[in-house]
Amino acid sequence: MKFSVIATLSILPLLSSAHCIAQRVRVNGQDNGELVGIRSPNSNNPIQNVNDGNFACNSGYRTPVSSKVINVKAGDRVGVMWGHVIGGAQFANDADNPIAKSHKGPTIFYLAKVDNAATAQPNGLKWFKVAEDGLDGSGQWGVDRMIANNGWVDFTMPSCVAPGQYLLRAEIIALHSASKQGQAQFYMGCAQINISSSGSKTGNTVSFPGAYSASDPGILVNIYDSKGQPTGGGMQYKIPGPQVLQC
Ligand SMILES: [Cu+2]
Repeated sequence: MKFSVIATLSILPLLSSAHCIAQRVRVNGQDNGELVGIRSPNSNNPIQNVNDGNFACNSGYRTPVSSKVINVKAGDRVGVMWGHVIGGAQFANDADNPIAKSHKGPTIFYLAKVDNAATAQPNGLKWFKVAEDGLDGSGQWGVDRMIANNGWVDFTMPSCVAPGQYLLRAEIIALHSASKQGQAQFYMGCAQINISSSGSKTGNTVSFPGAYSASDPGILVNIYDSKGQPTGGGMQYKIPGPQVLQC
């Protein structure tokens, strides 16, 4: 009895603190630096309500919010870095940096056109998806690849995207408890970018909140196989939201 109480107590802090924060932006491998050109929340807690009013770009920003707007060319590799806390590791050998290994799920990027990326309000914008990485045939998730890349998730900015200023919404969905409705964990942060391009597309747009439902098959989902491993058990995992922009 004593043992089980101690075991429970020792697990609780891990469960409550194993989250993550989007906090750096790089273009073609060039890191802009900590909290530069990105709106990052102070707290690493997830949002679990898909209708949360701050579902687009999170809330409780670390201030002052950067005024930098990062230049990106269509075709560039754009990356956002995730970490357990602002700065990455919370302490030496932090096993939950960039995120707890239990937190399997997809990594996703959206864009929303704005007049001024440094000052744009995130609510009421029209978002289109530009990249996503879910579950592959070997049972590895986008989050596994993010961890293997030391917190970085990179994608290629589509060649056909229209030029101009955008908020870039980086998202991770942690599905370790998602077999119960309302228990998927959503993490997001928004980078401020200016795209130069000869393209003209802005894709099929959705709203945040609004694009996701708590019962979407990619949100209310059991990711464990018959051995209790978070490999998906051979399922076709359906990433939430619209199709990725096709050029
Ligand atoms: Cu967590």
